[in-house]
Amino acid sequence: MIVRTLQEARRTARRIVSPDGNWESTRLLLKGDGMGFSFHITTIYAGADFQMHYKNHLESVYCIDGEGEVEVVASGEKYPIQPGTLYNLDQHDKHVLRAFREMTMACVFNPPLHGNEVHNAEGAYELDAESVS
Ligand code: 9YT
Repeated sequence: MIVRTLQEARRTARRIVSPDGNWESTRLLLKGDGMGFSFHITTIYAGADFQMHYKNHLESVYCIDGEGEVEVVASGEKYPIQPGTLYNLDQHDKHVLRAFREMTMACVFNPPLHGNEVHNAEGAYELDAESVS
């Protein structure tokens, strides 16, 4: 059994601070843990407004705290995000995320992230990355 706490994981290499200044993420489960998905607690900083396109991954995002919106780029549809909202990028949807207040999100990625991925120029994560234990 794998048991971890967010408080402990935050003090390790599992905490990634995005160089774009939009978010940080503590990756509680990674590929190396062998679960077949990764599980992250992510903070989206207040005022963040940025585009992502997870071409190589599916992602589910559950809002624990905060307020914002997600916009599907292809259609222009906007969905409000508040505590209790789950959005799912089941179509590898290119999307814009906006945080009106700081948001705390639980994120699941399939396939799992290796550990230290940050967004590339397209707003995607590469499939190959350095593993974090
Ligand atoms: C919601 C979202 O995709 N935020 C960017 C960070 C990502 N969730 C991660 O790497 O944990």
